[in-house]
Amino acid sequence: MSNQDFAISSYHHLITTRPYDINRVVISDLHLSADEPALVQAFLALLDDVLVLPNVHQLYILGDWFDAWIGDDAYLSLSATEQKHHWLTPLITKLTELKNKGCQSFVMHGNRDFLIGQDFCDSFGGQLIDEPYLLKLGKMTYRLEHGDALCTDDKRYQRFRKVMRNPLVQWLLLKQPLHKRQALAQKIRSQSALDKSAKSLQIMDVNEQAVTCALKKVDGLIHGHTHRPACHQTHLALNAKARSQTLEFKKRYVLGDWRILDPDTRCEQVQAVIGLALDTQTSSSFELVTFEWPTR
Ligand code: LP5
Ligand code: MN
Repeated sequence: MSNQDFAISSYHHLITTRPYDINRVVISDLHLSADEPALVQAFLALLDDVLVLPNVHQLYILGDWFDAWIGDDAYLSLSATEQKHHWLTPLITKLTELKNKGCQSFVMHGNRDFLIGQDFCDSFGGQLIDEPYLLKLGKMTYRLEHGDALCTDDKRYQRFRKVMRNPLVQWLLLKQPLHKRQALAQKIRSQSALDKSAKSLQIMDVNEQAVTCALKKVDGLIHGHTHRPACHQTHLALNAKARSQTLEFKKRYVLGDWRILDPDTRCEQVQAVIGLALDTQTSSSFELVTFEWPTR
């Protein structure tokens, strides 16, 4: 179906050579938590960059921003003093700065943080968006989604997803006290890790037909979730019934997860493949680039 065409440059190279061209930043799968401060610092460093880039006006987070989200109230119900010392507060402060500077943040659910609500996003002026989300870049329309819904061969996960995305189930979950939700999240995590160790890599990747279907009415697809960053060229048969098939080529960009390289070293290095939309006076483009923190 697709061949990999994966030439990515460095994010810092682009911000030093073409800072005026970058207008949107798209990221996914940061898996932030209190347990991984290096990932949190790397995210704050990216926001610092975005703050000084003159023309970035949109930041998209395509799911799994957090490692696990058990409800907005886990943060919003804290006292002012508790919030002051909470690891999420610097993120909220920086995203609010971004908003005040004219950069809007958009947040999409992932399979780990599907309980994020607009209430939490309001704390930094962000907007919760549903998937699929259509983004227009120049003349092209891109479909943005987390990517888990494309993994249709993973039947056990899809059944689990259906249950967890049911509004009634979510309402019931959110009615539970926080300590119960915390324990349940831990149970799901452990069960998922166990299940994943028995699943093949192919089952946990996107399904070809699901991708073809997702690409039908758009020019390109941008997603995360699989942790296999790449730019794929997908060939779509335009009229399968006609004798001479016309092939159409569409791109599928897979964003990367945020990784700590060599976690045993004292100075942890974080790396992620992120997306940038660039605009010049004559053209618009979307590129995958490697973001690294600290900068080497
Ligand atoms: O995230 P990743 O890439 O590691 O794995 C996913 C699928 N796994 C999941 C689970 C998450 O990783 C962990 C969720 C953390 C907590 C979320 C908030 C909880 C809210 C509830 C509390 C208020 O999504 C994994 C896929 C993989 O992607 C690749 O696509 O394979 O799917 C699984 O492994 C799912 C299992 O196959 C089925 C899990 C059943 C768990 C049953 C737990 C029992 C309690 C349930 C009661 C409702
Ligand atoms: Mn995911």
